[in-house]
Amino acid sequence: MDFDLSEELIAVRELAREFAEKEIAPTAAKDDKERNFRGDLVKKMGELGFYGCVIPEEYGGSGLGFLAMVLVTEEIARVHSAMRVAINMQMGPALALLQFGTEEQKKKWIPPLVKGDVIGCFAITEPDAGSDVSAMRTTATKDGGDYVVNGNKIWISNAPVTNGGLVYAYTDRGQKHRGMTAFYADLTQPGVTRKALDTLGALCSPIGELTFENFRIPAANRLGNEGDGFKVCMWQLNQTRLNCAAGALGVARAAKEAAVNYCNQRVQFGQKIGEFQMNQDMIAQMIVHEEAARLLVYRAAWLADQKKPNNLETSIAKYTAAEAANFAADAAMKILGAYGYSTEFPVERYYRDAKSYQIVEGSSNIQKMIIAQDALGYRKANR
Ligand code: GRA
Repeated sequence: MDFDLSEELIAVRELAREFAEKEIAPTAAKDDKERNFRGDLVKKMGELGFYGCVIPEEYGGSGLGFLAMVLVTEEIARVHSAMRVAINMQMGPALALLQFGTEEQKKKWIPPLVKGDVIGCFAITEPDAGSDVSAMRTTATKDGGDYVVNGNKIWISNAPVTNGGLVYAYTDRGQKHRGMTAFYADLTQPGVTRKALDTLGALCSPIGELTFENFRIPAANRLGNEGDGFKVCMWQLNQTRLNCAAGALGVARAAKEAAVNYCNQRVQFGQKIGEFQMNQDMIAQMIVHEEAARLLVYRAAWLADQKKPNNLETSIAKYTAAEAANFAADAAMKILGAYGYSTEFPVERYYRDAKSYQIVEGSSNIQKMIIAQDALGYRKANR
């Protein structure tokens, strides 16, 4: 077992940390308050290679791997969690194309996603299909050389700003999940309407509805065969889940740092509040949860880099990191008191942003279901 990071990985982590502190941090609070989508920063992250860690050089990436992606994501999320979502929106479609696309599809669509020239998304969730992906209703009906897509996607990250991404729909509903198909779609084409939705956190990461009304996708944009969609989706979610786990880790770290700093500054009853055992208890627990989550997230990334099965380990990591982020944000708010509750300081943002990690990419309950059903022998997680 080797816990050392290579020099290359340390350099990538430094690059991400420096970018986050110099370019994201100065306006993070303002961007959050004003709900700014920072397209300029999204583009810069593409130029710095943050979306291409898991993409081979021939398609515009660096091929550094999943551990590199996790390190970058943690650094970005530590400074502003909403900005981490961009990594997932570019990487998710690029990875699905890499795994399931034809050579032509890969050459055409992966490089613009990696560079941040196309703002990506993946459209899975629907009003009646959240945790239960196969309950989706969107259909794609073959018509000549195209598929005609009709349906309504909701809670789609980047919906208001995306111009290309993955769309999942049923080509044959009669076959249940085996009738689902995945497409890469140019979302600038007619037939798509967007509606922005308001959320509690991740406010700089626009989210909303995508409604498809006779939206045409060329058959050449299909990933794999008709009926492969559920498999593509489950595979893709396993990769993007790891990004969410790393994002949660960043929030846990940010909240801990804020709490430690405040404990060493704030004086009450004649002493620094860090001297009080009740605060020490919270600091110790924050650190233990964060460190445990970090090892689990890095292990899942390492397994992915070894091309070893890692669905179970990714679910364990994502669950642990999401809970660690929420524990840390909650504890930081208790330690900072009114200064935590105040919108003048960042802890309330960590608190709001942390919540998203118990919901996105498979809720905490879905991760627990995957973990428990694997242990009980009902449904193998690594398949
Ligand atoms: O035997 P078969 O051929 O019928 O295949 C079955 C199974 O082997 C079939 O799917 C296959 N399968 C898989 N294949 C490869 C299932 N899981 C996998 C896998 N991991 N890899 C049906 O299997 P099933 O177990 O009966 O499926 P199910 O019960 O319908 O669903 C399983 C499950 C609940 C885990 C799944 O639906 C799930 O993961 N739900 C959570 C949905 C989710 O994560 N949504 C995320 C939305 S996107 C998002 O949140 C964006 C956030 C962006 C950001 O913040 O970054």
